[in-house]
Amino acid sequence: MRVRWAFEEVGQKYDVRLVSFGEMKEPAYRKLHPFGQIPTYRDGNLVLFESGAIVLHIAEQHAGLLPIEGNARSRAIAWMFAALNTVEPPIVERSMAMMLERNQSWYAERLAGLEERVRVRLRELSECLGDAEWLDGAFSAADLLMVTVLRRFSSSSDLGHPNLAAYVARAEARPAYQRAFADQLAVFTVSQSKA
Ligand SMILES: N[C@@H](CCC(=O)N[C@@H](CS)C(=O)NCC(=O)O)C(=O)O
Repeated sequence: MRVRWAFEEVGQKYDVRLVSFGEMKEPAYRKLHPFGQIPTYRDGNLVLFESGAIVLHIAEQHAGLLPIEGNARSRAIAWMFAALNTVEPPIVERSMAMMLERNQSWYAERLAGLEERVRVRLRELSECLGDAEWLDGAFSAADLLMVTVLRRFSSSSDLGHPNLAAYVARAEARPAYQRAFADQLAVFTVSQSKA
């Protein structure tokens, strides 16, 4: 979704090649992605992995996702890192614990600690966003990444902050998001109807 959405925001056409879980772990694919994951990006001789790096590359190649002015551009990039490096890790760690550690004797205690880390981050983010429409001025790649991080919550009411829920809803209402989401959903609808 991150990469699709970025392409839609800048109005750039792209092709998608789906890979199976098996193929992701094959040596041929690992030449493109050392960790055997998706997404991978290819344009001519350039191959990139890491969704954040791919979105940054698209934002640097095309107008529309990063401010032109130098300081504003650097701040937007700082927020891109914040989304992936500061806000996303505790959210992912909590989800992984809920998936993989449920049966451990220490699960309840660990979950409480993880929940608290998520609560703190969301409170800080909510305070920082306040009543603003986007993180720093106009919509940018930073908002794109931050919203995909916040969308890890199954319901926006779980975010616990109405301004964050409204922020996500605002981003999801963007035509580029809607197109990316419809195309992503179509992949699953088609593959399910074939199953
Ligand atoms: N930090 C990476 C994470 C990539 C990632 O976790 N990809 C998942 C799908 S969204 C994946 O490939 N999972 C399969 C696996 O790890 O084997 C990024 O943002 O690109």
